[in-house]
Amino acid sequence: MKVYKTSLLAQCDSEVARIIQLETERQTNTINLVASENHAHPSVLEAQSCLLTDKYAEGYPKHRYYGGCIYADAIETLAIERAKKLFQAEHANVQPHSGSQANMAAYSALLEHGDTVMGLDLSHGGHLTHGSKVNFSGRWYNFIFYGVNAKTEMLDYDEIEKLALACKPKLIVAGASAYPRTIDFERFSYIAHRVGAKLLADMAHIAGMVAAGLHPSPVPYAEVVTSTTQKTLRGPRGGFILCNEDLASAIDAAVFPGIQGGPAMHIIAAKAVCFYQAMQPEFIDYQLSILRNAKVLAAELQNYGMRIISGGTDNHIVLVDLSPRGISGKEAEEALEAAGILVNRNTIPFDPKPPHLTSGIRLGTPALTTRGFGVEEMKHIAALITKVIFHPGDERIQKQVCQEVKEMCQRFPIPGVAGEYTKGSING
Ligand code: DSN
Repeated sequence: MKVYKTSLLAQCDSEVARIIQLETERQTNTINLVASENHAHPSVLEAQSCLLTDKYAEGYPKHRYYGGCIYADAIETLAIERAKKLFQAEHANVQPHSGSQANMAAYSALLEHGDTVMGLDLSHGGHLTHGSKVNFSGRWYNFIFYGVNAKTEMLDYDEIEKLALACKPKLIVAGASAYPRTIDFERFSYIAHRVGAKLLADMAHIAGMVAAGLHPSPVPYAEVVTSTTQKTLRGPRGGFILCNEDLASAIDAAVFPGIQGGPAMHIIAAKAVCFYQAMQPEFIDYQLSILRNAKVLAAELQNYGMRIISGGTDNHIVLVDLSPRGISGKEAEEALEAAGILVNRNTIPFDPKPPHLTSGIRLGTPALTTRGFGVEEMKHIAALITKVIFHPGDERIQKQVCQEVKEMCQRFPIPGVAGEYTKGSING
């Protein structure tokens, strides 16, 4: 399908078509361990390239500010009903353009500027929208940060409770973008309610596992749940919000007209497809494979002498502390990219290095698992990663690894991408 689209595009805009082709080759011929990325199913891509992209539908089903919304209503209602069913939620808003927009809307529904909020420190695995000073969240609200325990490198709920009792937040944000362990939403809810706060769970990274019943759901415990659709949930790039009926109109008003205009109806169609796929039994197998692959990757890297933050993983994320190896996350990221392996530099808890350097790298298994990589491939990849990281300046090793990466990638095409891309022009 992508080949067809690209060749059609090539007739009217060869420059854009060429760049898309190169990006397709790049993705095809590299090992993608970026934990927040995935490959959407071709049917999701088809839905998001449909004519609904042309439709303005400000408002909500049956309450629009434009004519001609009959099918916009039908598709958004379907997406809402599927999201509610999938996550057993009373209310769903499927309009947020991204996870950040979902968080912005949720905060604006629940908070006034200046209110005190607790969130996970970015350097301990939090997210920009959980109170970073360079983000609207940190500028508009008074965020107080909790972190992980220095010894276990896991959330310390007793400490979080003490902090909550001391700073009396109006809202506690539970959720992370670089935390490899199960999050105890029930305990967070107990703490929040003890201090009269509401709980917002940002499940963007783990939404696929929650949908499959392989991570405890935040829905019974959090007043508001925000998420993206493109990560472990394997949908289009976008966000959504779940809540109970009592907050439904506040959340809806915060999304539109609060912070967004017209919804991206084509993306909402693709979200509906992704929610449907996540209800199928094979989606549970997919999530189980993500988890198994991450565990094997962590264990193998440990066998090669790498230090894994918190000693392992319960989800799709493996955080590696590179300080014992004497290289920064930036150096490791660059050396691995030269070898065809994509990861991202990431701060580790109590990191002495700044975010542009970092002492760690974050690895994740959703995208490779979608391509069919399994346990044997994870073992091989752990060996390749180690080889590159132990000799970060060795271009000969990087070239050798790159060749092995290409051979592996040829055996596992990206769903919907024709095999001819593996002969691509970028990597030879
Ligand atoms: N920046 C994303 C990630 O990589 O986790 C989250 O928004």
